[in-house]
Amino acid sequence: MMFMKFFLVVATLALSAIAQTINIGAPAEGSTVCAGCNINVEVDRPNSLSGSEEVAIVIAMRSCNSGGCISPESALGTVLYAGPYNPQYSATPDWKPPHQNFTVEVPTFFITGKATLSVTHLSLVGAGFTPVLEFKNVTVNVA
Ligand SMILES: *[C@@H]1O[C@H](CO)[C@@H](O)[C@H](O)[C@H]1NC(C)=O
Ligand SMILES: CC(=O)N[C@H]1CO[C@H](CO)[C@@H](O)[C@@H]1O
Repeated sequence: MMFMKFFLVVATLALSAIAQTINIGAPAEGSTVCAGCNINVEVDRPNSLSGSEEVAIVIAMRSCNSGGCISPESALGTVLYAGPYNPQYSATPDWKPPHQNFTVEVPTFFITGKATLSVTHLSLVGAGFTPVLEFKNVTVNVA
């Protein structure tokens, strides 16, 4: 079991080193948020070997009520944050990778029901500064 876990971790690390992928640390998949409330969006960026330069992220939410849950690549919906991304280790050591927390407000007018919360990430990777755009999303329930 431990052995399996070890290989899974190694495989995950190898993958993130290539893809520079970020992860949505919070909110968790399937969690409930409320319209008009502040939520903490934790954007993790596991440390990788190859250098990368952060450019920006966009945090957005789109209701699944019209046309179902759509991939953030096609439509982001309501933009809650757009700007710099500067992941850091926690000041008091924990097991978290470098990350940044964003406090964003779910608009009061947001339609209740399922919604896609997405993080769009632009970074420049390697010596050639190759632009890499990636999308991550979790499904939340707006109450
Ligand atoms: C970010 O938020 C998480 C809770 O989701 C917390 O555990 C962590 O310490 C926070 N990090 C910083 C740098 O404040
Ligand atoms: C609407 C949408 O893009 N959903 C995707 C969210 O991310 C998962 C993977 O974590 C995909 O399977 C979903 O299709």
